[in-house]
Amino acid sequence: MPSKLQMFSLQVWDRGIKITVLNKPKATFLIIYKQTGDMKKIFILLLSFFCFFGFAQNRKPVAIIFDTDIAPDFDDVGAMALLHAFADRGEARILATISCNSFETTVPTLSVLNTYFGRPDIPVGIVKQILPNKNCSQFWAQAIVAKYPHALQSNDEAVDAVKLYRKILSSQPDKSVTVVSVGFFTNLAGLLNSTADEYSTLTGKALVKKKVKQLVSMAARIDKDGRSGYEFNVMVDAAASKKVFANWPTPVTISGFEIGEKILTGIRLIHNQTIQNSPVKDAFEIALTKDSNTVGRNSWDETAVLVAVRGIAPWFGYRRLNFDIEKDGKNVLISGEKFTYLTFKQTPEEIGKVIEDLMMHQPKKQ
Ligand SMILES: [Ca+2]
Repeated sequence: MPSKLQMFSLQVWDRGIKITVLNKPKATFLIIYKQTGDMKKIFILLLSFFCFFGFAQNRKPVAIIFDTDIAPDFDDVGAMALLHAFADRGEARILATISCNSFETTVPTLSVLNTYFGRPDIPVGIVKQILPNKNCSQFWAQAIVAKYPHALQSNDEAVDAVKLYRKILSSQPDKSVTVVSVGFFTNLAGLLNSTADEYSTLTGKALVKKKVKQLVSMAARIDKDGRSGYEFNVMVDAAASKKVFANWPTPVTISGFEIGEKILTGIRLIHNQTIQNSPVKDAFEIALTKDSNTVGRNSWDETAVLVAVRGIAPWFGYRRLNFDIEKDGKNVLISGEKFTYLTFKQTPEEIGKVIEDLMMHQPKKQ
């Protein structure tokens, strides 16, 4: 809700409307309307203006650190497109894009997408250890790295993920950062385990507790037994997942496997002829074609970005639950209500439309 009442002056003339925000003399808006005399259309224009203005006034952009394994699957590319679409709309601010996967294309891929969307200088970090290393077997990553410009040519040029987390978190206001994790938990476990350094005297866990508002993650799964499941992001580095699930000190929202599984996107994107020379479209086109997929890819990672920026409603509901992570990476329900776990409210098709519209966002003209 608005914190204070905003006063406007309105001038309506035959070709349009002039709106001035009274206590902000520079905030004058002109809505030009070509035809004369149609008060109904003028009213609709006015209404849309105030809806937009109200939205812009009341929502601060969500500050996001995005942690991804971007290579073994391409929903991460869709998630990056959403992230930049939200940034272009003033709904998000991208503080860093970080890879939890040491496979050789991950940093160049992040750099391709950040460059394509006009933000080549977003800090990029990567896990500085041999594992996890999950390749891009569909070769969409190698293809977009070969075709599109990117500031960072190799993983070596990106900084250590945990160092970057500590540097950025320490410079942000308290409880202001949303961490979106759509890959393995290696970096986040490393962050929790970290100790005082040149950026902060706090331990990693204390730094997270002080600076992070929430963690939103695509992770875990509840299978037919209703109490457990195996999910890739959790299984790849099970020890790290266990550490994060047991010790993360802020609210956590989880989009489980069975959510993104049902939301299919990508077909409208690859058939959209107005989108040319786009690494997002190329990645989906190459991968969907390789899979002979004509229905669309599951939108796991995109759901995490959507919820991180715009919230759970109106697309999803939730239940509260808690998980333990077993040695082999199985997530098992245990007592407690630590996590907010998404459930469907709208249909997967309705949510898919919102996501795919955002995936088709094109860079703002420079
Ligand atoms: Ca992913």
